[in-house]
Amino acid sequence: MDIVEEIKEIARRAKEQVEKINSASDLLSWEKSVLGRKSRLSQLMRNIKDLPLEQRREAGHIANQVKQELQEIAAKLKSSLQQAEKQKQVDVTWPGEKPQRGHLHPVSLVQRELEDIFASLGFIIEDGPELESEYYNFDALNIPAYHPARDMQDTFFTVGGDVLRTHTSPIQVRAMQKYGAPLRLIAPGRVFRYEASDASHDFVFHQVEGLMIDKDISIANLIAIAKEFLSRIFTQDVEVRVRPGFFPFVEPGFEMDLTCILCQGKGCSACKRTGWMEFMGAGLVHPRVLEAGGIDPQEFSGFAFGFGLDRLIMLKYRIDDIRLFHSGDVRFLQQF
Ligand code: FA5
Repeated sequence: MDIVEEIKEIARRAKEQVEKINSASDLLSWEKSVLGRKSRLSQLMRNIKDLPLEQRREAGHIANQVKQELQEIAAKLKSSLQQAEKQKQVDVTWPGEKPQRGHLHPVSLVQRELEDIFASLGFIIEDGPELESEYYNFDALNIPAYHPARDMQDTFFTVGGDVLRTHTSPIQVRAMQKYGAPLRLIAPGRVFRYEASDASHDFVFHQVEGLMIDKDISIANLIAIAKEFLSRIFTQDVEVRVRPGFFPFVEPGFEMDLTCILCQGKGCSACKRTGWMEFMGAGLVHPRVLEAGGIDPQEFSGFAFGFGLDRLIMLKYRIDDIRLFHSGDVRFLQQF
């Protein structure tokens, strides 16, 4: 085939190929194969100078024409592909992408639910410092230094001698000093204990403290309030019972159980066939604690309770490992 014919053939095939191109990357490869330095067209153009004069003129002319024409085709296609890409970006009919929305952590969710329940019963929501003095965490709660009751909870101490609060009970005395009596509050918050974690223990967890001080407050008030908020949280009738328990800041002190909400009190493996589940510590506020809060124990009495919020949530949602709360696993968190 003579050189002019071959150039024409190259042009014909190149035009045929370019028809099928619909992406910028395909266009780039096409340009490279047809017009690139190693392309057959470029090779032929380099050979033109060795042809006899007449042939050289004709071949040179055709080659330049073809090259220019193919370059123009490439430029046009490039701009129309860019245009199409732009249109795609602003096409209002293009299906939208659903943004991932955040939501509340189960601890925040149930804490808010509890706050609403207690607010409806006339309780205020109180807060306290997580870095607490030994005085409020222990002494004011009738746990003097060197008293063995300090060993009931394993404590993180700071170099300065403060502690990461081991329970929410210090808020009792702080609130009594702040508001005096009568007083009704709950105080939810994070607490810290220097202990190994397992499926039901963490070293950072949440408690909710409850305190009600007035004239003639008795265990009957404690039981009524506990039954009320638990029935509302579990959206079913819940019974509670009290057993003797020791906490230095209450007298008498109790452990409070609730009917097993998994078997409705019939007895199952979760409640060790007893129909009851251990739930919280409670009791009547010790006169020394009232005094530390500046309240006269001759005039006022009160009850206090403290429970593990994480454990309540585990029961409510049937969660079997407390460590999931801090795992940061979105598959777990997305379920709430
Ligand atoms: C107390 O902390 C008392 N301050 C409660 C109290 C308040 C009693 C007012 C009387 C009057 P206790 O150490 O038992 O008590 O802890 C209370 C609850 O916290 C437990 O019933 C349990 O539900 C939860 N809890 C205790 N340790 C852990 C832990 N490591 N991980 C998760 N929850 C825990």
